[in-house]
Amino acid sequence: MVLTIDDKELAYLVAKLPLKTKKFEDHVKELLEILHFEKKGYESQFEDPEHRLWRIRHILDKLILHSASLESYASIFSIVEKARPDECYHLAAQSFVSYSFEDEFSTINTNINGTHFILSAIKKKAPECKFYFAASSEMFGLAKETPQNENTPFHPRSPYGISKVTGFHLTQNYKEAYGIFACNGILFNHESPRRGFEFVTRKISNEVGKIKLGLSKELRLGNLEAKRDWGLANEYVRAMWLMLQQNEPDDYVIATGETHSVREFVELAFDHLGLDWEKYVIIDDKLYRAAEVYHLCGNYSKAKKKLGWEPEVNFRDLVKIMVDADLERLQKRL
Ligand code: F7E
Repeated sequence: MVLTIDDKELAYLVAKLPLKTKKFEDHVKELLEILHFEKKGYESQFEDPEHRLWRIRHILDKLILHSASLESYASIFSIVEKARPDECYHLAAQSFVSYSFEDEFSTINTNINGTHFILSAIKKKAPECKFYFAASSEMFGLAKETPQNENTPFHPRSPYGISKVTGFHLTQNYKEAYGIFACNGILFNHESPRRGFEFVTRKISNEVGKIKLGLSKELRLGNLEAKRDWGLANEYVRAMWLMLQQNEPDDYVIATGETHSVREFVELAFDHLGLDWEKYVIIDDKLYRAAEVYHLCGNYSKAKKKLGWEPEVNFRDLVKIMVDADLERLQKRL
C-alpha cells in the first residue's frame, strides 16, 4: 500500500523499480493497493485522471485506488482493515515548506495526526505490515553539524519540519512500544521531471524552458544562497523500498553527500540552454521564508553499508535531466 497525496513518488515506485528489481515487479503484479488521500475532506472524489493522476495514467488499470482523508481516523482505519497491507509507504503530507508558514495549524494537524492515525490503524488491523515513514532533511533545519547523519540532532525551522520530527518520533515509538516494523527514511531533496512546479528546482527548469521558447521573460526567485543536497527521485524511491526488505526496521539518511546553492542550479540550468541567467532572474523579497534552512548536506554511509544503496546521478546531470524534460514538454505543446 502506498499512501500519497500526489503521485510523484508513487509513479516511480510502480514504474521505475520494476526495471531494476524483479522481486519488486512480482510484488507489484501480485497486489498494489494505493491509499490515495485527497488534500481536503473526505467528500472529494478522485480528480480527473487527466489532471492529478497524470503521472500514473499509464498504469492506472493495474492499481486499486482508495480515497480517504488524512484528517479522519475512521476513513483510514476502514481502508487499512479492508486492504490488510503487507507494506505501507506513508508519503502523504502537506509537503511545501513555504506554505507551511502560511497555514501552520493545518500543516501540523494534518501531517502529525495523519501519521498517527495510519500507525494506529496498522497496529490494530495489520500489525505484521512493514511501515515506511517519509521523514525529511527539513528536520535538521538549522543543522548542528555537517554532513548530517542519523544521529544529528534536529532543529526544525518550519511547521512542516516540526510535523516531520513528530512523525519521526511516532514511527520510532510504534516500533519500540508495539513491535511494528517501522522505518524512517530521512530523505534529502529528491527531484525529477515529475516534481511539482512550486518547488524551486522545477520552477527553474520550467521557467528556463519557457524563456528559451519565448513564452516567458523573467524568473522570480527568493533566496539564491540556500544550499541543498539534491538527488534524483527515482533513486531515492529505490532506497525506500530497500528499507522495507531488510530483516530489521531501522532509520536511514538518503542523500548524495554533495551540496549546491539555488544560485548554482540557476546558473547551470540557464547555461545548459545557452542563456545568461542574470538577464532574466529577479530577486523577490516575498519569496524569502520566515525562517530559512541555509545549508543541508547528507551522509548516506549507513544506507550504503546496510542497504547497498548509492546515488548514481550527480547534480549537474540532475539539472540537465530536468531542463531537457521541461523543454521537450513545452516544445510539444507549441
Ligand atoms: O526550496 C529556496 C528556498 O521549496 C529549496 C520538500 O520536498 O525538500 C523540499 O523542501 C530552497 C529553499 O524545497 C525559491 O528558500 C529560493 O531554501 O524547493 P524547495 P525545500 O524547502 O528544501 C525537503 C527534503 C522536503 O521534505 C520538502 O517536503 O530554495 N528558494 N527561491 C525557493 N524555493 C521555492 N520553492 N521557490 C522559490 O521561488
